[in-house]
Amino acid sequence: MSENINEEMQHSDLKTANIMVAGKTGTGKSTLLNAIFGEEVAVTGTGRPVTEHIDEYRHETIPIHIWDTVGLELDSEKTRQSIEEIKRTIASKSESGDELDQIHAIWYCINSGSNRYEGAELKFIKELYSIGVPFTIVLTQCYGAKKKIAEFEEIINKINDEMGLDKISIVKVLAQEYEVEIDEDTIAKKPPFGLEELVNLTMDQLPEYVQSGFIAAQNVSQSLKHDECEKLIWKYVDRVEGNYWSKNKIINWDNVPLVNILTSDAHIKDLFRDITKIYNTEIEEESLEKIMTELGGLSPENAFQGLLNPISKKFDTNVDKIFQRNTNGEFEDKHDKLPTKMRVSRMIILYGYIFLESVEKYWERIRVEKLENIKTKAVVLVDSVRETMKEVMSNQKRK
Ligand SMILES: Nc1nc2c(ncn2[C@@H]2O[C@H](COP(=O)(O)OP(=O)(O)OP(=O)(O)O)[C@@H](O)[C@H]2O)c(=O)[nH]1
Ligand SMILES: [Mg+2]
Repeated sequence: MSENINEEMQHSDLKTANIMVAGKTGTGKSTLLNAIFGEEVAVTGTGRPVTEHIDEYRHETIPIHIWDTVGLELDSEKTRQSIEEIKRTIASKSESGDELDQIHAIWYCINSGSNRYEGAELKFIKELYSIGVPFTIVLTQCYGAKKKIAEFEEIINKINDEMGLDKISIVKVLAQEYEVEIDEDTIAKKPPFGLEELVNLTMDQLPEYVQSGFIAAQNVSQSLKHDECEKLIWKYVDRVEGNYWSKNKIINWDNVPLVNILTSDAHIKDLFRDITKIYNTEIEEESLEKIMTELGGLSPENAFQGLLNPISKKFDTNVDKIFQRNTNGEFEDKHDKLPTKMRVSRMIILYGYIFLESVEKYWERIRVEKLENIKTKAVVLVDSVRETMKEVMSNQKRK
């Protein structure tokens, strides 16, 4: 086996997306970052002042790196210095020539209720925008009257146009639930909105090589995570099936049955690790082993058996059940192209989808119940795998 294959076969390390957030004090930058990436990044991450006007946030395992700029409410001399520092930071990164080290997107926050878009801020926006990094205006704290906010948005568009800027995207966001007291006994709650729109818009602006990292780091769009994991499952299928490799004329794993069976465990483990990364879920080797045993060894519906025993129909039936649960046109097409003799590919699908569903259940639970303890979390994950397995094998439809 060439080194090339070894490298390609390793599970992926997600590339870190670099986002700069700017805006006046109190506009809601930190609140926005917490809502999108979770408190561990923006608050307890190893934030350290890069310069007087920029705080840097990152996290050991979450592939996002944030520059939070401060000090824009100050007098114009301070603002000018701040602009210079921000420009220097961005420029030094582009000069490094390392694509991964560039600022990939800028979110500029404006309080929707401020109704002010003037003065030093305009100059600042113009300069930041002209650097050429994808730039989005985020109208924050949108709990006020819709009509007023829309009017403000129009004013911003008009002024940008007058400044000669191309159309800058504006996203209206309420990052955190907002409570309004209607009368003494009644409190109305306005739920958060707009976060997913901002995430989706940014996804379209980011270079492809950091998109997976960004998907993993953000916590507002589960559908982005789900789709990314499906892509991963199919990437692993392509590897064993040969599509992926045939382009490079390397190897078709499913043509080498013994090698396949011996290596399928490793493929599946790598796939599981990749899926957990997209869901920001750390998994210890021990829990992974438990899950593999759960899936492969203990169950009377043992899929490995199906793999090793060519006359067993159980295995194929189980894969078909998975496809019945995921009634999305795209899989069905792909599924049809996967003949039953492609046993390793089918096993990857079976295990991949069971694991993906399990991680999704797990993710919901740890979010709702705010579970933090790593041991408790591991138990929850193993339980979800067991539960999903049971459901699949008894052919219950997905809720
Ligand atoms: N309910 C609600 N409150 C918000 C929202 N965004 C900001 N706030 C409130 O506005 C205040 C300022 O928000 P921050 O996120 O700290 O603002 P910031 O831009 O980080 O401010 P600096 O760090 O000083 O530059 C806080 O009290 C937040 O609770 C929101 O979406 N919903
Ligand atoms: Mg802040």
